[in-house]
Formats: sequence, structure tokens, C-alpha cells
Amino acid sequence: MDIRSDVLRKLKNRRDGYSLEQAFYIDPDHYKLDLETIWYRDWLFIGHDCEIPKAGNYFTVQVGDYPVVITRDRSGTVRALHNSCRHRGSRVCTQHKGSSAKLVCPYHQWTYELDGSLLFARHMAEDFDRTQHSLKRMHCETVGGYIFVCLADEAPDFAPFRALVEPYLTRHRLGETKVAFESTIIEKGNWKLVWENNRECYHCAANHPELCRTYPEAPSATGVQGAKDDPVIAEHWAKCEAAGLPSEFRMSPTGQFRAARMPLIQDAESYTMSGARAVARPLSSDVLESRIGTLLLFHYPTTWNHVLADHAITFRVLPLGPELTQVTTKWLVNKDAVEGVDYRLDELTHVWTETNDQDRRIVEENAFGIRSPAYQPGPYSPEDEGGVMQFVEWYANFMIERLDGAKRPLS
Ligand code: 3BY
Ligand code: FES
Ligand code: FE
Repeated sequence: MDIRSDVLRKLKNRRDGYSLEQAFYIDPDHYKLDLETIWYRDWLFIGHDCEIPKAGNYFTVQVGDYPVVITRDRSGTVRALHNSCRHRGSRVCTQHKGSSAKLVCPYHQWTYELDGSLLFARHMAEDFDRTQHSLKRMHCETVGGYIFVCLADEAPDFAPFRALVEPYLTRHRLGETKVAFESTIIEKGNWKLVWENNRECYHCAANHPELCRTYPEAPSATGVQGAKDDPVIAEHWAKCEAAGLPSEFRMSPTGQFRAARMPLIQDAESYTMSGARAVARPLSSDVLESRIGTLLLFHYPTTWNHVLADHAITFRVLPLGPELTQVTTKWLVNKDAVEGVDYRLDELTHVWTETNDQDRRIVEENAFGIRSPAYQPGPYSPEDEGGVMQFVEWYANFMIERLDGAKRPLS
């Protein structure tokens, strides 16, 4: 049986409320199909516009087999380009990030404008047409300080995501922040295991002593049931919405993205050991309220986020292999905040550095056990792992829909 039919059959016969079969977490052909069906076809969070504030700023990233460069061109537009020279294919930008008036290929110095158009190519034939050899562009959209790209020829509609998240993000002005710290960790596990772990807090009490000082363990905060039966959350929403901060739980009909503002434990203000702010200067000059909790935002398959009053933490997930995933975390602060004056880097980053490392170990142990021939899909806790079930359901439906067009009814 070919891999598509095999995956379709397995997803259609999947046992609801159970983890996936082993092959989805370890098999190279399943991984390749994930890349082709999801990663190479949908919108992916790639970075922030504050990382390239000026014309000529750029950063590079690898998405599966595709090297990508994100630039800000001379008109101020953010561009996403394939980082593969139109001469003989060399990578044009070799640094992680940089600044340059033009993009010059290191091999034979073909020189491109920041929007990808080819400016010079030495000693080419008479009839060589520069205009036919620009760096290839990919779809690129920005919303609320987030840059998304899509590698497909035809991108899915970005408008529903923009419409849902923009109101939540506007006042936080993430476009006017700066990255105070960035960490990239590699987790030895399939990208879906990283997400499954993220979508529940069933593991939090036993694994995240630092995070649990401020982040509520209750599934009503992490899961997808919203404020049902949780008066503390309902009250938090009422308070924040009255102050003009959109907060209520909203999720797209397919379950691919969600936004909700959740209170922290005992009105903590930030993810620090004491719960006090880590940054003296508010993240946004438009949000001076205190005790607004954390704005949770996810968009499958690349990002989950926490936006607080004093800083924001953003996460980018990229698959590196069937059993290898890269997680990049960025701590955003007000662009005028000064390290050592307004914040201490160790205090700002401590809780999530520890939490990320704890989650990495969890994912790696999970992957280890799944590699066992004795592994079989196990049941999720309906009370605590509703978010995981929702992720797996999204994954299964998305794959099924794209692989054969026949939608599995949403339960
Ligand atoms: O980043 C998060 O939001 C998730 C939710 C619960 C635990 N975890 C670290
Ligand atoms: Fe880029 Fe030759 S491969 S200039
Ligand atoms: Fe965790």
C-alpha cells in the first residue's frame, strides 16, 4: 500500500481519545507526508517584524528542505524569499541574521535587491534576462508583530487568522518591541510529541516547579473548554474586556488557532519566581493595566505564545527530522527597556528556560518509550488532556481532508 493510503486508513480508523500509532511518531515516510501535507502547504510562523526593524535587516531559517530568508526591503515591506541563488543554487545569505543593502551570493556574486530582484550578474550571455532570475518569493503576511510565510504555490486564506488574532494583539504593540533573549533547543522527538506535551498541564505539577508558581495547572487554562465552570477565568475576562482588552476564548472552526487571556495564580503579573514583573517598563505603552494574566495564542503547527503585561514569550516549532524538532523561544520586551536597568536577563528568562528544558526531557522520554515495539496508543485523560485530543483531532482531520478531500465529521 502506498504511504498516502496507509496514513489515510490509519487516521480514519484511529481510536478517538487515544494517542496515535507508533509510525506517526517515528517513521520517515510518515514524516515526509507531514512535511508535504502540512508544513509545505500551510501558514508557518517564522519570526517577528521587530527582528528586522530597518531596511536591509534580514534573518534566515530552514523549513524542512527549504532555506528561507526574510528581509525588510527598501520600501519597508517584509519579504520572504527562497534562499537559493538563481545562478547555480548556492545559499545566498549564510548568516543567521544580518544587515545588508543588497543580497550578494558568496559563490559568484550575483547581486539581488532586498525584494529578491536580480540586479547584477557578471559576464552572462547577451540574451540573458535578469528579470527572469529573481530570487523566488513565497507568500508572506504580518499580523500583530508576527511574520507568517507559506511555501505553497497557492496559500490558504490568511484572513480568518488575522481577523481572530488582530484584536487581541493590537494593543500589545509587539511590532515595537525587541528580542531581549532568544534560545533554540533541539528535542529528540517528533514535532507532534512537542505539541501534545504543550497542549496539557497534566504533567505540570510533577515537572514544572518554577512555572507552577504562577501558571495555573487547571485544564481550563491550557485546554480548549474555555471558562466553562471556572468563575475565576470568567471574572478575569469580564475585567479585562471591560478595560478594552479582548480576552474571551476564541478558536477557529477547524481548531488550528486559538486566542484567550488567562489569569495567573494569585494575580501574579509575570513568569518570575516571585510572580512580580521581570521588566519595569510595560511591554506596550498602550497596556498599562496590571494583573492582565497571559494572552495565550496558538497556531498549529508552528507557534504557541504568552503575552504578559511586562514581556511576551513566543515559541516557534520547526521539524528537523522524523524524531527531531527545533524549538526557538524569544523573550520580547519594550524596545526602550534597558538590560540591567529595567530588567535582569537571568530573572526574565529563568522560568521558561527551566520549563523548556523540562519539557525537552519529557518529550525525549516520551519518544523513547514510543520506539518500543511494545508501545500501543494509550488513552488521554478527558479531564486534563482535552487540549491534546483537540490537537490530534486537528491533525487527523487536516491530513484526511488534504489527502482525500473526504472530511471526517467533527465530534
Ligand atoms: O506553554 C504552555 O502554555 C503550556 C501549557 C501548559 C504547560 N505548558 C508549558
Ligand atoms: Fe550564486 Fe553562482 S551560485 S552566483
Ligand atoms: Fe510542560
